[in-house]
Amino acid sequence: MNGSKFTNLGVNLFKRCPSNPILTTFDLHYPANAIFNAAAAQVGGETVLLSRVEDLRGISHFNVCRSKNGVSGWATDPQPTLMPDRQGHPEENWGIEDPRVTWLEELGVWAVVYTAYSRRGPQVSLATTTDFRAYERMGSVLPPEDKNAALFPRRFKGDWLILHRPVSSGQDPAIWLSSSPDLKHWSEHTVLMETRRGAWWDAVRIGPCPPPLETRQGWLICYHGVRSTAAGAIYRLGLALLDLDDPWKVIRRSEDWVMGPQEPYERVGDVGNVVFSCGWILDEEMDALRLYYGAADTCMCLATARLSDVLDYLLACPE
Ligand code: BMA
Repeated sequence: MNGSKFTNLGVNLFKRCPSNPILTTFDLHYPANAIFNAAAAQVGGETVLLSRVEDLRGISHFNVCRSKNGVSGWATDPQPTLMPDRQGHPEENWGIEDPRVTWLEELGVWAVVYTAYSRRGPQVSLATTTDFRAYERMGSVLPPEDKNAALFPRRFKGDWLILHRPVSSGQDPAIWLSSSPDLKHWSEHTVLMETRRGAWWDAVRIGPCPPPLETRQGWLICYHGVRSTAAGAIYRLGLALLDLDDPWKVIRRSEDWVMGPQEPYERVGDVGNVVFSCGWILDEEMDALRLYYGAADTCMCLATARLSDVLDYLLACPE
């Protein structure tokens, strides 16, 4: 179904890797139910996927998977890399999920923002690492129900910025933007983008996906949108562009989704009809964008696009 004759559509931007899924539980050295929704980082000559692994109790932890080419030959940690810490961090009671990593040049660390599944619902936690082996927890930073948080790599007017998706009563669930002087205390909570209601693919819920990418044209955002149907929810991915100096301003938002479940591994799994991304890697020199995504809450997949095509597409979207 790829390769439509309509070339200017968002759904043609990303090409699925022919060897999808690129990572499954068969790549792990211990039994697990699923490996999905991994954060992605380029560390030296290696692609690192900090993957969410769901164990056979249903509780998630993280496993670091490394590959030279980012596609195959994955070396996965023989043991879980980061386990929920139920004693020290009771908010991690039911596991840690969906990490996003951002390199913070100013601090010389990777910030890992993840969902801590607490007894009161999902909340946002933060940890830092320099090597993806040892992690320093900062603990919970946003209360339940909140998840899908992603950090910007640098400060704006002295503050760090985070995208997140709190659950609020009332209409039009939204992606929010909040700021902090120290990564720990967040305030100035502002709505950035709302759901589009009715029949739209992103009518029911939207949330940040991988961390924002800085481009000359603005901050490139990938977000997930949910539509509920008689057969259940469908999770798809869309794009937006935020003003470079003023990321509170959305300058473009794709009307079409750019990735939706279509292949069997995206249609069928623990949660069918889900594509969900927590990480992407940009090679500016090669104009290559690698989007890593979880399929059907079961396995890890890869799709690639040219950054210039993505930006051309978005800039042609209505303001
Ligand atoms: C979202 C997140 C993801 C998951 C998706 C589909 O709310 O919790 O972890 O992939 O639902 O089940």
